[in-house]
Amino acid sequence: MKITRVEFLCSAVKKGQYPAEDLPEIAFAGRSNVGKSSLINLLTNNRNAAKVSSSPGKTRTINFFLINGSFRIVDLPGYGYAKVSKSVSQDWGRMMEEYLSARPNLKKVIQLVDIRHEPTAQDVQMYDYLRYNGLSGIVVATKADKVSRNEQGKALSLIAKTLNTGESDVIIPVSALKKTGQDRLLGCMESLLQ
Ligand SMILES: Nc1nc2c(ncn2[C@@H]2O[C@H](COP(=O)(O)OP(=O)(O)OP(=O)(O)O)[C@@H](O)[C@H]2O)c(=O)[nH]1
Ligand SMILES: [Mg+2]
Repeated sequence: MKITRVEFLCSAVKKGQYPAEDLPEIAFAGRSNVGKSSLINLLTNNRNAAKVSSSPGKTRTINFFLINGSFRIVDLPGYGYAKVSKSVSQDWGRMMEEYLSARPNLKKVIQLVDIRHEPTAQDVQMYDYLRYNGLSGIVVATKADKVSRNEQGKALSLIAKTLNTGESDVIIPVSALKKTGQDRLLGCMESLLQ
């Protein structure tokens, strides 16, 4: 699959603000700063589709993008950012739950983890939540440029082990910096949409 058109549709903090349920959606979830927005820009070949920031906590709303006029990519707000207040993290939980638990056109949630680190307790919690809701199956290991070829295999095994991923799950190393791994991920996304 090649993405030739990307159009930002809207930001939402509650259900009433979502676009209609008429098109399939694939969402991206992960810790703050893991590289969700960068990955969306890589996939869409558009440097400015989603806002990237070096300070964590940039994406605080659910952002919908129309892709090739036929499906949507959804950038979810990151979790695990220590500096947010309690009320902000409660808002986050409510916002995520509302979207993830009751969106009939949501096909899958691609979970991002940083290839350099063992997945955190929150990553595991998110993965379990996705599995419970039938939304797990594709994990992206971001910032693959930060580890050597040699270390990559070990890092991927640790991610599989810590998340306790299923037999049929895929874990795809991707680098937004070096622009690697996106074709395999786009292939998986294409299969989801068929
Ligand atoms: N080296 C390297 N840095 C990356 C890569 N992807 C993202 N980054 C950097 O990581 C930081 C965070 O990237 P974002 O894409 O904004 O992360 P995010 O997950 O959307 O963050 P929030 O919106 O805060 O949840 C930025 O400084 C990016 O330049 C990558 O593949 N390699
Ligand atoms: Mg972001």
